[in-house]
Amino acid sequence: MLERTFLLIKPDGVQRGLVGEIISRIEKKGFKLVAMKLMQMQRELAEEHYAVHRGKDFYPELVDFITSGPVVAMVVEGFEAVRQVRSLVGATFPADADAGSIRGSMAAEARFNLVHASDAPETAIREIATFFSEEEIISYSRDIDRWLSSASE
Ligand code: 3AN
Repeated sequence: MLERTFLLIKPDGVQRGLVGEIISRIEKKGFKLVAMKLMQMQRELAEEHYAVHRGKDFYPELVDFITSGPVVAMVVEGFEAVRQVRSLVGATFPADADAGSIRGSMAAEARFNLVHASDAPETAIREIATFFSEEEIISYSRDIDRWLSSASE
């Protein structure tokens, strides 16, 4: 199923110069970028984004960290994009992450695990709407998308 997911390169990814590497993995897998921006998250947006973690011991640190420097937010489109991008990203704790994943190969600590990716289609819809307006999301087709849609007919 063709769907969209939200992916955020956190401040550690930007600071370590891994933006290109992370985007490259998404592109190489065949996913399509339909929105992207470099931005500085304000506290209010960070608190909204991490609302499910409010009250947990790591929450204040999480909000401080995500607002500590620029991040790159993007919307990624493709076949089962939510599940597949989570798999490219790897488990929350880098020690548990598959060694070939973004976290498994480039991160060593849960606090600095480089990226955030939506964990379910409903979360993706909410997170995309939190970070992007309709006008910022660009719909376009590529030849490969036409081949895939004709193959599934
Ligand atoms: P994921 O990003 O894999 O979906 P979540 O949503 O459970 O993981 O957690 C959001 C973020 O909170 C993680 N990416 C990580 O940076 C941080 N985090 C989660 N659990 C912990 C923890 N026990 N200690 C420190 N940071 C944590």
